[in-house]
Amino acid sequence: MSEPDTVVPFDELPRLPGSGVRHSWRVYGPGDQFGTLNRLTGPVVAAAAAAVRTGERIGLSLPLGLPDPAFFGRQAARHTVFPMGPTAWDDRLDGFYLQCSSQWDGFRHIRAGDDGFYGGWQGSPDEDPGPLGIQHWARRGIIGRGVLIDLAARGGYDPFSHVAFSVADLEAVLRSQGTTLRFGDIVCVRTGWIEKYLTLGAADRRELASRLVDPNGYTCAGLAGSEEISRFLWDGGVAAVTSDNPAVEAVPVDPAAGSLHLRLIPCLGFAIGELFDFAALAAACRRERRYEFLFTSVPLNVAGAVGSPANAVAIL
Ligand code: UVW
Repeated sequence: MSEPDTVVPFDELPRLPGSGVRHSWRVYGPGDQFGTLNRLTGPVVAAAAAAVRTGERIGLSLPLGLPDPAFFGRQAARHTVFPMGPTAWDDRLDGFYLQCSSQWDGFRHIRAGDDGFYGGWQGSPDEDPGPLGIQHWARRGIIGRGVLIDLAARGGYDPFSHVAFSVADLEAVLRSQGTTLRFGDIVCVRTGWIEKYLTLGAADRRELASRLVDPNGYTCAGLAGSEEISRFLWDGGVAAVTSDNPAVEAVPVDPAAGSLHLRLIPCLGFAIGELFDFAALAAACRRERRYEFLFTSVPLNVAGAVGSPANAVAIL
């Protein structure tokens, strides 16, 4: 359940002049760098710590070399280990695309056309590293109560097909899990996409990556791009949305519903995470019969970065 006193209702948010999509640019004040991550207040994070009961820790990030080949024309980083004097070793990554694996999309990833990036910033990401870079998120980390919404456990669909999950779908799964969302939650949506990907052989992975150069060149189950979904996430007090698929939303984008990337990143200021690995987490949640945990992630402190590896761990 959200804390209505701290959420401007979605239906009272103004619409951007260009896209007509509702935006939150006046909610957190001029120059805001955090968007819905502002919902991770001290009391919210302190309360989230109560979700830790057994201390079991589960990494939510894929190995950095997966997917292989990387999607959207990104390249795999090359890792070199080399001696550093007679008794020490060092290593480096070359050609490292920050969004090549489990990752966050920062506020510099998507702009709302002429309306600009989140908050209306009109600068150029390659010229000024200050505004909206991922370094701001790195200062605090992304830490709060995580809630798994295990759509894959309910099943009945192919995660590689275009299935657009509605609010009713999310609510049905939350109900069946006995989970109630609360203000400041970090939502983890398991569609089963990455688990199916990991069963593919090398040739099928190459074929998929050849289509995943185009953001709409493949089919994928995910959240609907609708205003209804963004209203649910905003009014529900959600602080961040992560998923195990390439784009959080169903692909290809349905023009009638709209783009969830547009609605969430530049317009509402949501942090969204993609290609997370929730398989082990889902097994632990089933075993423990609870779908809440402490979600921890610290993006890389890279000034001006557009995205970051997830570096995420769930603590049960
Ligand atoms: C692209 O970068 C094209 O998409 P995503 O935000 O899904 O990584």
